[in-house]
Amino acid sequence: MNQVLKEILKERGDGIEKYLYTNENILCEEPLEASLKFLKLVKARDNFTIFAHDDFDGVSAAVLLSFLLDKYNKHYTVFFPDRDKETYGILPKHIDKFIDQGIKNIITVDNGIKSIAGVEYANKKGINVLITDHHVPPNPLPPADVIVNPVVEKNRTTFVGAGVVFKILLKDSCSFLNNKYILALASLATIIDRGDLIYENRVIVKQGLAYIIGTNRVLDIWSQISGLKSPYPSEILKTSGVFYNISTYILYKILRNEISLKETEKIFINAFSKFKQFNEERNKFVELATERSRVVNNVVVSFYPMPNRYLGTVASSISKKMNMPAIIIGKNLGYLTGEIRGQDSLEILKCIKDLLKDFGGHPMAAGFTIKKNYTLEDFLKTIQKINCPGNQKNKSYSLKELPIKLLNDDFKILAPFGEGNPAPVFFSKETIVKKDNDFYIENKKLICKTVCLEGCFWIKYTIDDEANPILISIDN
Ligand SMILES: [Mn+2]
Repeated sequence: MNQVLKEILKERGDGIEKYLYTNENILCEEPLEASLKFLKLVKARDNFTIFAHDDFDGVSAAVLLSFLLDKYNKHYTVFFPDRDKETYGILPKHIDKFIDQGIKNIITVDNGIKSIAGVEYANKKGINVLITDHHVPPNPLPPADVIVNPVVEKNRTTFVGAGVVFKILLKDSCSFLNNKYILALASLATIIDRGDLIYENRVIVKQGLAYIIGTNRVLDIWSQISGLKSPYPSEILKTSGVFYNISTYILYKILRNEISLKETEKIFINAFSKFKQFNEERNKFVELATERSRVVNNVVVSFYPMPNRYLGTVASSISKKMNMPAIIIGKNLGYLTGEIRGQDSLEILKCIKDLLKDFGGHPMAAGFTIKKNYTLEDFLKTIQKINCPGNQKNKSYSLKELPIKLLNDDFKILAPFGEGNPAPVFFSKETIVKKDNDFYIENKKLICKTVCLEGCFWIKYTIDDEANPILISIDN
């Protein structure tokens, strides 16, 4: 294996080569340890509610779990709290409602690990709680009957919520892989919930994407309406907002193919027009929040009151634009609440935890509530003082170090690129710049046909999932 490729692999994680040249069958190996107990409990009991998070990951996780409950003919309902009106996780009021409905067991998907009070209340009322989640756990853990969480098990792939349920299905039976739709759904959720695309997540995404475009009717409509052109993670992320605008219940039915194609089309067209509206609103908030933003200690911080559902996506846009972690703070139910996106999100919140009433999330995305006695000024001062984990920069390689074969061929095995597995960035000094707008390689030199004049330039470029070079900048 080429030395540069080896270096890149080492930077991204120990032993990831194992997951490069493989197919989805490898996902049946190395189950999450707690999944065996989880399956035993599910088979022994009945009358469940799936308590999901109302985002794409949570809905996908709920759909995946329903395949398991259907297989064993269990009775179940699905419940999504409203993220604009309720806090995250299980609350005692939910439990009271479930008791009225005769529900005996709650299975959380993509949430629950932080619901200590909710789980304690459920226990007191004789309701069993089974937790599946991927968010960072508190210490001590909630007193649930079983907890399936890759972070609790340590040294595991950082699966997203749907990835955790997917692994449980595979522990039950590897034949769930025969339903390519299940793999495709786990793949989309992993991309959209920004799972790191290394280790098993990489296999889920790579193999799942291979089935997505053109093979699933619903996703086909999605691509037609949203303008999704290529099945790359970055493209999928751009259009995933369509799903924010379909009520979770409808989305659940669509994903289960319980709605006709015609109806689906109508719902999607409607959702897409709302998505456009959402995007326009979002862009407006991005602009306003950027205007008010300050860079403090290598973190962008901005206060701009906006509906809750925009905070994360606005933080994400600003983080990408500024290439550093971004915090957006708004107001909710009398509290200053915020979202952070970017490298080391959770680590940064841990550094300021004395100011926070509550916080949680994962390394690339997290949310928080500021205690009532602290102001924005206090918040900024604290961020200023902390020793924030630095932004990880891509290592740069000169073209001289890269045999042409590597560029054209070997790098393909690193794809698909995305969160946690970015496309490598290269520099070239020995570049002849010609006309048009394309790259090609001649006599072992990268030729960029971009500018009219001929000459030597610093060319910064990256590659796409098919190992085609993409120009980032040209400087002389
Ligand atoms: Mn999630």
